[in-house]
Amino acid sequence: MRKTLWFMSMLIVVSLALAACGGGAPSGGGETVTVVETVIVEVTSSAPVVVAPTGFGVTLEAVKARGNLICGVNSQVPGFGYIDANGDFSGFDVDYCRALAAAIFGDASKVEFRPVTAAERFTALQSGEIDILSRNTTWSLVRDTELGGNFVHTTFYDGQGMMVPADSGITTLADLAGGTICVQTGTTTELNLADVMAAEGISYTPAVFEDADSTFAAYAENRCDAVTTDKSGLVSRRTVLADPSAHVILDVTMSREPLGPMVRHGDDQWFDIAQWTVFAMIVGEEFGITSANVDSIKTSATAPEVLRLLGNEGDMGLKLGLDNDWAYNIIKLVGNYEEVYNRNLGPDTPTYIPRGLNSLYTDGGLLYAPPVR
Ligand SMILES: N[C@@H](CCC(=O)N[C@@H](CS)C(=O)NCC(=O)O)C(=O)O
Repeated sequence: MRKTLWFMSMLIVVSLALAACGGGAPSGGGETVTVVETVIVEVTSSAPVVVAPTGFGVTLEAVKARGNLICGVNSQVPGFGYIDANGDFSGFDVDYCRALAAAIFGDASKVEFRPVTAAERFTALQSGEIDILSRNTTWSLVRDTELGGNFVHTTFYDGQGMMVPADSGITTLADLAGGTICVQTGTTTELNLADVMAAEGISYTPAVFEDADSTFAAYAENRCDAVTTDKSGLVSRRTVLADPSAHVILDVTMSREPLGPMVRHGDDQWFDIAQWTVFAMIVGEEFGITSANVDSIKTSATAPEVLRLLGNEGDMGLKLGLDNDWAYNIIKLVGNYEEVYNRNLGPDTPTYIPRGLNSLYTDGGLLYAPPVR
């Protein structure tokens, strides 16, 4: 909102200046009187958001000139975006960044991870500090419009949940009446909590924190009766509580949370590249093309769509502004959707989440990519 008003004031000042300039040159020898008018729409102490230059092709060009991709990620959510003691990033959203780097550079390591909190993430994208946001971020109308972003295809379908101590006896939201609920600021979580509790007529006190570490530390210290966030976030953060088995996630889903990467408005080529990186991973899974078999499939395939996906035919990469082996590189260097999912969220990980809605449409899920043609 503040950004919108700042732009409005700039537009008004600029149009006044143009009106003055276009008002006719002073006739020879006449006195020039300059009238300066300032229209203050909103007084704010913080600097206006700097918006990065954008336009078709600008982002890819800048990323290539820099020699790496700068991806805004989470650093506090194991399985999605997490930084370990050695400073290494891992997670499902982090691997998407690597896949995008593989598509662009044929090298999955050409990416710098920039941790951003919920409150910082949209400014980081608008200002150009990051090229893309890949951080458990929910696609919503306001983020798609006022916040200047475009969400590419959802990578993880989620919903908001509630976690409580297993010995609390709490099994429903109504059991939380009069209680305190820990929640993070700058999130859809905070807004949904207010909506759902109001709709159900349940009174509660929100305890609001800046990041996941402080939110879950307060919960662990019993400063609130429950903690709420995306169910993926609850599964993830439960693994780093002292005794994960002492906490249960209630059997309620409070919202729809389609999570996926977000780019700035204004560069459709970059949007397409980000979007088709997701699709390449999904199509890779549908055709059973993995990092282990992609080389043999590339030399033996006869299915036309596979030949186009892997760059043997059709110049699909060139149409995106990339090399034709863009999707081959994604799958070879990072993996198809299933490989990336299992590496971070599969049954052999501490952050196991059954595929559910995040299964292919052929398995009853929502993952469905348009044709590569
Ligand atoms: N999907 C929701 C919530 C995402 C979110 O930021 N969740 C928190 C709680 S798990 C988080 O990731 N915090 C980590 C941080 O801010 O560093 C949104 O887009 O607003």
